[in-house]
Amino acid sequence: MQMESRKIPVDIVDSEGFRLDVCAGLRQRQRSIPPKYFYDAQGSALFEQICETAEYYLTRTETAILDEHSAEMMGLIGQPCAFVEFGCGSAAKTPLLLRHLDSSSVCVLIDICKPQLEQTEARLAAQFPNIKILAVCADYTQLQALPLPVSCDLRPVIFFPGSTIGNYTPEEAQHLLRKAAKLIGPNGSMLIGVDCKKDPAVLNAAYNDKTGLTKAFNLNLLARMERELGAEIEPDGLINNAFYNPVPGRVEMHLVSRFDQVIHLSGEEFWIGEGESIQTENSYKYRPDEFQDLARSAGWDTAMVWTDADKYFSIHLLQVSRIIIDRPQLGLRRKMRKLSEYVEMAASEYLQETGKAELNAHWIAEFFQDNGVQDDYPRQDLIAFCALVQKALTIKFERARKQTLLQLDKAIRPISKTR
Ligand code: AVI
Repeated sequence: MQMESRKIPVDIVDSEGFRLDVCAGLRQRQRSIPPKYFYDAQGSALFEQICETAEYYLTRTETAILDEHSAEMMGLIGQPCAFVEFGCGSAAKTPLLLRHLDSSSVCVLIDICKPQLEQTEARLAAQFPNIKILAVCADYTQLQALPLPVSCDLRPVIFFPGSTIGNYTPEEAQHLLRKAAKLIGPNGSMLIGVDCKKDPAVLNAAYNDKTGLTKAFNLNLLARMERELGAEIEPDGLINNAFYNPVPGRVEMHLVSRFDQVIHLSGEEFWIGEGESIQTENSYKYRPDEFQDLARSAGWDTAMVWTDADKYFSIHLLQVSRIIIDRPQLGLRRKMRKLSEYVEMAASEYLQETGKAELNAHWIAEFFQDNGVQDDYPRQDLIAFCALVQKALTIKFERARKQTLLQLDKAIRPISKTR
């Protein structure tokens, strides 16, 4: 039986967001534009071509891993399921997994680029007539809930290939992974592709292809700003520069100014000096164990990791282990504290809240997780932390008791003198 594929009429891609993000990015000291704005129709087409270049090993390596292990992957995920792809693009690798999906499963494709999403949905619907395919035009970072069909109680799995996670800073990636765990719930899993650290020469070549497609991809962002935002930019005033920076472990893409110039946008003037740049992308590279630590700090356990023979690329199957709510003060800008500061903070808060000298195990476990101790110090043992806080608490409690006695004494003395 052929099932009808259905478009969900949601288009939450906000064009005003592009203007606001570009203006905010150009006001920063290190100017930057979020890489998600690369992907208009032209940028998406260029990216597809980059993936075909000899130097850009990521796509073919990930595809080969998927091709070899997709049956095992889908077996571990379990059937039927709600297969949700974040940022599907042309979904070139998706069929490798969909071929193992049973007909009671659903597949939800999410992408920010509407024309490409429509084409992808039509292609997959024709290729997999037995699977219900849904298309949602959205920025997956902004989802408030998983866009599943009403009353769908299938176990969800997020497919997030291509090492797109590398385009976020580790802090942003942690935030996004936490959010994904919350969206997908305690039963959920994620199959995620992550590019690995390797010889910088291989990385530099991958982002400086000889055909010049990556350069065109980067420069298209300026053309898009002109087309869609009416930005006025000096023709040929900025040039492409991409390189591996080994300290943070990322490839950086920049648009470097060839001379002092001004970009006019939305009534503002943005001055850029000669040699200064607008950073357009970070592409972080992780060793598999580094990525597992990051995933763990966001509430995901690793069930399995697959790599190629050269260990160029890894695919991780993650399972939600706990759902961590990012409190407002724990957002992206949360400051990392010293461990001793956390100990002090916990002891003071506990004393204030309970007035007790004996630490409660549930209270301290919650503090440990919710206040970021675990994220900042992933190797810190909870029992050892508990002992440190108990010691600080005993001192504080004793000090508070002595102070109370002193104050009582002061208050009683004048009374007894008057008698
Ligand atoms: C989409 N993303 C994972 C690509 C990457 O490798 O960071 C984007 C890209 N930028 C330049 N080439 C490809």
